[in-house]
Parts: sequence; structure tokens; C-alpha cells
Amino acid sequence: MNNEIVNRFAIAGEAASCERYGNGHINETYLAVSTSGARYILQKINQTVFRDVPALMRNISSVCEFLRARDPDPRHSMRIVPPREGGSFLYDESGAAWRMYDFVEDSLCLEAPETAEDFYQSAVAFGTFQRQLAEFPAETLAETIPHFHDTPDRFRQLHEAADSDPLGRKKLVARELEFAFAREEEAGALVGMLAKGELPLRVTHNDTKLNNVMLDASTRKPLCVIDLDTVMPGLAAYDFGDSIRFGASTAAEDERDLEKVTMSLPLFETFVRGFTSACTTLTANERETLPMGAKLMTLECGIRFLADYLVGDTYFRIHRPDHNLDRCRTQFKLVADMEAKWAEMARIVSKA
Ligand code: ADP
Ligand code: GN1
Ligand code: MG
Repeated sequence: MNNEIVNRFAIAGEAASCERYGNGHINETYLAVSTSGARYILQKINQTVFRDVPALMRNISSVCEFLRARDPDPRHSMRIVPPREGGSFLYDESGAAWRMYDFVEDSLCLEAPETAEDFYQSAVAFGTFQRQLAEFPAETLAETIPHFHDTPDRFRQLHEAADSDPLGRKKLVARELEFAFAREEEAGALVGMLAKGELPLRVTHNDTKLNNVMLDASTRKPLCVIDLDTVMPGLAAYDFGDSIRFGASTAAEDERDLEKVTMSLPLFETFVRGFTSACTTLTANERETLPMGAKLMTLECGIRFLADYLVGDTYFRIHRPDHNLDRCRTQFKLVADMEAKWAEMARIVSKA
């Protein structure tokens, strides 16, 4: 079945194999290999999450073209493999939307930094990405997920999920709800500054997990940033913050032993150095909001996992019962740890 889909794209030769690949929570990703030995990433786009696939693919095509025009190295930006029938994606008979990219070869995609230097290089990659897109015509981009990092709106959704409580899970998460709602007032810190004109609206990636950047397998230097579905207007602190949330944690996003979960100040410091050195467009206010970006992106991700747990795990792919609750708990543990380390985080940013 999937080989048939693969053959509908303009690959070199014919489909030889197609297997599930990667650890993304949203799309279905496959590694496709052709009879010529060329490798490709095939993805079934999650249409519950991305409701307007043509607009999504227009965004990605134009960002890839923009980046490629500035740096033609084929491993330094993603290349969409077009369907043989034309366009940038296709629908199968069931209505599922599929797209394909060249596989970025001789690369590493990490779930956790193996060394501080890996994390530094990922900071350079995301900082460079944002700097490069400073010139991108933001008004041409569609908002692929409206209110994506609107933290107050995420709280509204959490209230809605808790009020409707369709599976009777609310009683199991009283502590988590209390933790979240105790921080609701802070949720508007960044969007409030944006509304007052204190922060510039940038073109940002918005999903800067370490596993959304490719490093060169031999030099371990950045090749390119992937997973461009959420490239939209946003704040610098979102990209900084989401990277800290995921990569500066001492444990996996779904670790059950919360003793293991802390926000590493040395990794935080490493990322601050890499990001601020590459993202030369940052204003003084943007720099100052970086710690708040880390805290709010982590809190927001935690409440998104919690709301999804309450409504029955309809958004994030889960691999075990309570997976989203486990993920929520790691995020809240990180938030508490950031609160304890707040003064030090601010000091590190002010020194950078
Ligand atoms: P999701 O939105 O579900 O996170 P991604 O686009 O991040 O999907 O893809 C999932 C994983 O597939 C990535 O973390 C990476 O390991 C791998 N991947 C995606 N695109 C490429 C590519 N062009 N080359 C190599 N690996 C890729
Ligand atoms: C999702 O697609 P993926 O797995 O890179 C999510 C992010 C969350 C992240 C949590 C489009 O990222 O917003 O921060 O899971 N992406 C979308 O791991 O919602
Ligand atoms: Mg991803």
C-alpha cells in the first residue's frame, strides 16, 4: 500500500521499501528507499491538526525555496519531492494527504544531546534559522494552527477540557490542575508584551525540539532545521523556550521517575550562548524574555498534554495508557525547577 504511494512521487527508480520512522507526535513518518538506493521521508500529514493542507504546503514550499536561494547546499534546507502528477503533496483514495522530502543524508537527529556541544550546535541552528527568516515576508505565511503559542488560549482550552471531563479523568489530575491554574496569571506575559508593541513579531519555527534539527554525522555541526509545519509569525522567546523545554531537561519528555527530571543550568547556559550568538537580530527586550519563554513554553506544553489526557488523547500520539499524563508531569516538574533556578537563569541571559 505505502509502496504505491511512494511510486506516485518523482523518486529515482521505484519504491523498494517503506517503513515507519522517527518519534514525532503528530505526523506519520516513513523512511522510503527506492531501487536506486535513494532515501526519502514520506509523511502522512495529520489533517486533524493541520486543517488546510494546501496552505500548510504553500508555507513550507516558500520557506524551503527562500532558504535554498540563500544557501544552495542540498543538505542545508529541505527539498520537497513533488508528486509525479504535480503540486507539492497528494491525496490518496481515502483522502489522506501525503508529502515527501529528500532524506537528509549523513546526518544525526538526536532525542537528547549526547554532549553539551550538540546542544550548542542545535542552538546555532535554530538561532540561524530565525535570523535567516528575519527577511522572509511574514504576511505571506498562513497561520497553520491558529493561537498555537497563545498561552492564555491554551489555559482556556484546559478549563474547557476540565469542565467537560468526558472520560471522568479530572479526579485523577487534581494536583496537576492546581499546579497549572496557580500559574494562569503569568500566562499572558509574552503575548501582553507583544500587544503593547514591546516585542517584534518574527517568523519563527515554533516547535524547536532537538529532534527537529539535523546535525552533520561527522562534524556534528548544523545541517538544517526540519519539521516546518508550524513556521509562522511568533516570538523569539517561543523558539528559544521550546528548545530549553525539551533539550535542557535531564530526562526524556515522558520519563516516569520525576526525580530524574530537572532543567540543567549548564545546558541552559550553553543554549543561551549558541542562540544569542547566531540570532543577531534579537532586541534587548527579546533577550530579556528568554527565561520567560522557557518557562511559558514548558508550562504551555504541560497544559496541552494535560488537556489532551482529559479529552481522551486525541491530539498527541500515545504509546501507552497515561502517556500524556506522564508527559504533563515532566513538564510541570521542569517548570517548578525553573522557578527555583529563576534568578540564575536571568543572570545567565544578562551576561550573554
Ligand atoms: P513530526 O511533525 O511528527 O514531529 P517530523 O517532520 O519532525 O514529524 O519527522 C519525524 C522524524 O523524522 C524527525 O524527528 C527525523 O528523525 C525524521 N525526519 C524528518 N524529515 C527528515 C529528513 N528530511 N531527513 C531525515 N530525517 C528526517
Ligand atoms: C509536537 O511534531 P512534534 O512531535 O515535533 C507538537 C509540539 C509539542 C511537541 C511536544 C504541531 O511536536 O507543539 O511541543 O509535540 N507539534 C504540534 O513534544 O502540535
Ligand atoms: Mg518533529
